[in-house]
This record gives sequence, structure tokens and C-alpha cells, in this order.
Amino acid sequence: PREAMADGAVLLRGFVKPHESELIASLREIVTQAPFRRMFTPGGHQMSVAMTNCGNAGWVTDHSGYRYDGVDPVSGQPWLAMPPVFRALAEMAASDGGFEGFSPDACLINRYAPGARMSLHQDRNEIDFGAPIVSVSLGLPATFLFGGPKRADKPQRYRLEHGDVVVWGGPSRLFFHGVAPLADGDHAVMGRQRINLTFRKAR
Ligand code: MD5
Ligand code: FE
Repeated sequence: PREAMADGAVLLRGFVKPHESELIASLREIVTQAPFRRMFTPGGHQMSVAMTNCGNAGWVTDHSGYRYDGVDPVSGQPWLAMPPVFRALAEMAASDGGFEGFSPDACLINRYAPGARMSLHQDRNEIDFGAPIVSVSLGLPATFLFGGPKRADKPQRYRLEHGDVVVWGGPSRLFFHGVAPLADGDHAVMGRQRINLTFRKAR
């Protein structure tokens, strides 16, 4: 089941469902080494979403700005390598979405507790906007806000559920987007949270 959301944006419903137990086992190892933390924006606001990373580069934000860093600022250690099952699923999803040859070097992992949200933004910290971003949703359903090339473009709302994957490439790569405050619930596998894996070519 492949759904076009826009030119270059493809929703693959349930794409990772068959691999959820391997994904969750790998996720557990990552967060043991690099626990979720709520980072601060350069403007001094603490994000409601808690984050961690794996891969050669991890997305971080602090008072000095947004950047990709090979080292976890909390531990001073490199992020764990991207687990093979993460990489394989991201590359397969990108191919299905029409982006052959995607090779992510960064996986930002977002954790939404009930009430957590992400305001409308563009992802522009990556070197190559020709590479797509692949997003994997796990746990509680979220309302994804999918805007356009201008901040003022009225967002469309999509419900993203456990196992869904979205590939954002081409013209939609730089569209404004966000996540509405997470509604409370109790997911059978993930409990009271939504986890989103976002695979990127950062460097
Ligand atoms: C999330 N995360 O559900 C989303 C999934 C982030 C973020 O937005 O920056 O961590 S990635 C959604 C995305 C990426 C690139 C382009 C577009 C959406 N888009 O054009 O809508 O936690
Ligand atoms: Fe984003």
C-alpha cells in the first residue's frame, strides 16, 4: 500500500510491521548507550520531544545552534553504529519510494510522550537535499502536519501509525512540517509513547 502525499513524498503504510521486534530490540540497545534527552534550541527553549541518535552523525541542538555531531555531547562518546536492520529498512523504503541508492549516515530518534509536539519547520541541516529523508513511526498514532514550501502554506493532516514509513524526497524534501501534540493512549507494543526514526544523509 503506497500512497502519494505530494510530489516526492510517499507513505508506505505498515512497511516495518514485519520487522518490529528486531527494530525494537536494536532501539533498546541504542537508548541504553545514549538515553533520550530533551535538548535546548538556540533560543533557549527546551524541546518537548526527547531525542537520541545512532549512526556516524547525530543531530544535536544547544545554545550555540543546530548541527550534526559524531559524538554524543552527553557521554562524550561516538553514537552507536546504525544497526543493520535500521539501514536495510531505510534503504528498502527509499527504493520503494523511488530513491534508489539512498545511504543514510544519521538516524535521529524522536520520542513523543503524550502532549509532546514538534512545531512547523524545515529540515535544512543536511548537506545534500537531493537525498530523501525516511521516517519510521512506532507506537502511539500521531497527527503529522504536512505543509508546503512556504511557512504560511496550510498544512494537510495525516495520521501516522505504528509501522508506517514515509519517504520525503524531491520537491517535498524542504516542505514545512510538524507533529500535533500527541494524544494520550497505551500502545500494545510501545506503551504510552510514539517513537520516530528519521534516516538522513547528513554529511
Ligand atoms: C517526526 N520528525 O514524526 C518527524 C518525521 C524531525 C521531524 O520532522 O525533523 O525530526 S521526519 C518528517 C519530514 C522530514 C523531511 C521532510 C518532511 C518531513 N516534509 O517535507 O514534510 O518526528
Ligand atoms: Fe523535520
